Amino acid sequence: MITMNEIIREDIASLHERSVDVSFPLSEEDKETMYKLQEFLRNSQDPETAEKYDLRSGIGIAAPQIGINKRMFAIRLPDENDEIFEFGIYNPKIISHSVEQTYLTGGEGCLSVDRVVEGHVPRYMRITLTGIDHNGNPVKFRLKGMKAIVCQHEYDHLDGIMFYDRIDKDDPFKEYGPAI
Ligand code: UDB
Ligand code: ZN
Repeated sequence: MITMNEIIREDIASLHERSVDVSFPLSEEDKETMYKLQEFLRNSQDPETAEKYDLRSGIGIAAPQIGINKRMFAIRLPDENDEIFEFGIYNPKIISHSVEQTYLTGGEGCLSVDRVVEGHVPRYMRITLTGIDHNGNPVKFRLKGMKAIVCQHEYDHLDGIMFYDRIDKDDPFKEYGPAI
């Protein structure tokens, strides 16, 4: 299982590099990587497991964060009806997005960043994300709000972009649209 020790921190160059596409059919190795990402999110959200292994409660994680520079990530968070919304996706693409932007009032953090970086991170309010699931089938999600924000944060990791790269240096608390 992944613990915080296996998570690559921001001082490692590979976290800031673009990741490569996953090839299909999936290798056992790539399937195992996705399994570990999803297992980390489950473990980190389980109060007992999180306490035992000292895990930060994660809602998304991307392969480059465990030192694997391949285009895959997993998300897991409660939706509007408090039901768990989760998926793992390979070779994701944001094929369209709203003009409207949003941001988290409290700013963002990252499992790979052990410090607080203050400021608003501009995100699109709505995105359409396509990619491939673990069966090799194409998938398409229309996402808004927090789900859209998490996917954009994880997608950025695949391009080596950190949340703080998107904070306006001259006006860190700029408002981008309705906040969440
Ligand atoms: C997180 N969790 O997992 F708004 F119920 C963050 C950490 C870095 C603080 C663990 C988080 O934001 N949880 C959260 C937020 C809410 C409501 C709620 C729980 N990530 C994932 C990450 O670093 N992936 O690479 C950071 C998030 C910041 C914005 C989206 C992802
Ligand atoms: Zn992150």
